[in-house]
Amino acid sequence: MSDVESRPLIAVLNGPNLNMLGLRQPELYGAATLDDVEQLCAETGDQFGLAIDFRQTNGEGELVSWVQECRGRAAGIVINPAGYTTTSIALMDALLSAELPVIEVHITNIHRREEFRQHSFVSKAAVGVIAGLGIQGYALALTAMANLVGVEE
Ligand code: DHK
Repeated sequence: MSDVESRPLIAVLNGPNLNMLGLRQPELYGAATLDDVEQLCAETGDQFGLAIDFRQTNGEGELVSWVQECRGRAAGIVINPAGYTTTSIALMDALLSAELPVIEVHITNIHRREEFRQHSFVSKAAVGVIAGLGIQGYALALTAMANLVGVEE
């Protein structure tokens, strides 16, 4: 495995209300907290020799700024855009401008839920989408990302 300095950096970005994981509708989103998700991403990053920059914000502008910062700095982006999935053209534009592999993650299966959750602007900028597999979706996204950026377990 490569040392931390030489590891490809993957930004794992989380949108609004994901800070409430564990408390928020646990029957839908599960009992795990955002700290648990961060821990899972760190472990998966270690497994594949990826450096992980894990963040959450409730602000659309902040999320857009973080995506802009990824250009030239990160090797890829894993994003759960949460409520901005279906509303934010600004976020889609930022992801398209980043010119990086993007994987979109949803904890729940948005296609089994309300119709308004089912159209994703973010998918226009994503290589792939993982939905409905709980927080394990983040680990699966990082596994796929390792393959996309060319590192091996
Ligand atoms: C999280 C949210 O906050 C919702 O707005 C999305 C997504 C679904 C999730 O499943 O992770 O509709």
